[in-house]
Amino acid sequence: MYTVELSKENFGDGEAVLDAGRAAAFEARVAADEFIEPKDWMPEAYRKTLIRQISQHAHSEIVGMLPEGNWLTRAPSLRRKAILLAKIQDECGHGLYLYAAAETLGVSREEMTEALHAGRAKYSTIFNYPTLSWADMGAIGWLVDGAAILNQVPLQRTSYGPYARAMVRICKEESFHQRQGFENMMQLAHGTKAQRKMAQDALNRWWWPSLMMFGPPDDNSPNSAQSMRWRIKRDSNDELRQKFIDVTVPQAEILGLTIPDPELKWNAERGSYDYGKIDWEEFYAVVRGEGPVAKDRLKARVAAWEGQAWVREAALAHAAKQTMKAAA
Ligand code: BYC
Repeated sequence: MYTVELSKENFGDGEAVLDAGRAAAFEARVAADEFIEPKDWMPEAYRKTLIRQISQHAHSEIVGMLPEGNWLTRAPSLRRKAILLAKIQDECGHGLYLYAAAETLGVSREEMTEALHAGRAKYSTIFNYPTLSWADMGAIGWLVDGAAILNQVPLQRTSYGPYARAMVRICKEESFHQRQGFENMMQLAHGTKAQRKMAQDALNRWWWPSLMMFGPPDDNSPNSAQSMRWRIKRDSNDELRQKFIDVTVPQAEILGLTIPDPELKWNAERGSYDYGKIDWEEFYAVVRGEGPVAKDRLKARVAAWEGQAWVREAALAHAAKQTMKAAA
């Protein structure tokens, strides 16, 4: 069994027997849908998988603030600006809950940040595309947050307790994000001819990258099988992608916009939409860091981290002073 082999690598022979027992108990708890908590024994590969996924998720939230931040000073009204500000602040909060959840697995925030900046850690491909018009703020909320909700609602029942609990609040906020995006698109789609054109153009550019957010197809998804066995993931990439298409197509119809896929067609037998071929070459290129604005995104994050080092230093100095005061 995978977990037994894993434990033999990490412990001596005597320990292996004990460890096999722990692994069996761990798997039984996961199978019974119990949460695994930070102080519980867990296989090393489970811990590493969680660090990989949670830190990538946290990085996505933090890098995900950049495309929207680009439009803060150009929001068309005070109301839109306040909504966008609130959304971006939520995303910052999501990143923080997620970094904190990952830290319970024995990795530090600094280590995770360093891995992102060195290009060793990933973040969602979607954030490597530029935001060219105000309608992109609508399309991101509607499509990107819409995709995120479908991916993240099952994570409220993921097997690792701190991750699952962080996801509860995140999902509530993502729901507001999706609604404000749809409402923004609705206003543009029912606005002037130019606004309608802008909304359609945003849909044309964000549709396919949104489908890629769910990850590679199931038959080419190296982590899915194990992550699903450990109940970290509850649904496969293709299942979630199909769900997203099925809920989003009727929404596009309400908006009166056309999804840029000539092969999109209702399949009555499957009770789902058939859809055209996703450009997986593009997906893998973006994963490799070759996305249209990938270099700018990383540069912005590194500049923020280095440029604001003084804030971290000041906060630490203040905390040290407070501790000294309390001790005296
Ligand atoms: N982008 O075996 P697979 C947000 C990687 S934030 C980049 O299927 P897994 C929001 C994958 O990591 C949205 N990389 O992997 C924020 C793996 O490489 P590694 C982020 C991707 O882990 C602000 C390899 O491809 N959401 O919502 O089972 C504003 C093979 O993939 C992508 C989350 O992070 C991608 N799209 O499944 C608005 C949710 N897809 O790590 C919105 C939590 C795959 O082996 N994460 N890869 O080197 C997950 O659910 C899973 O990590 C994924 C991937 C479904 C994304």
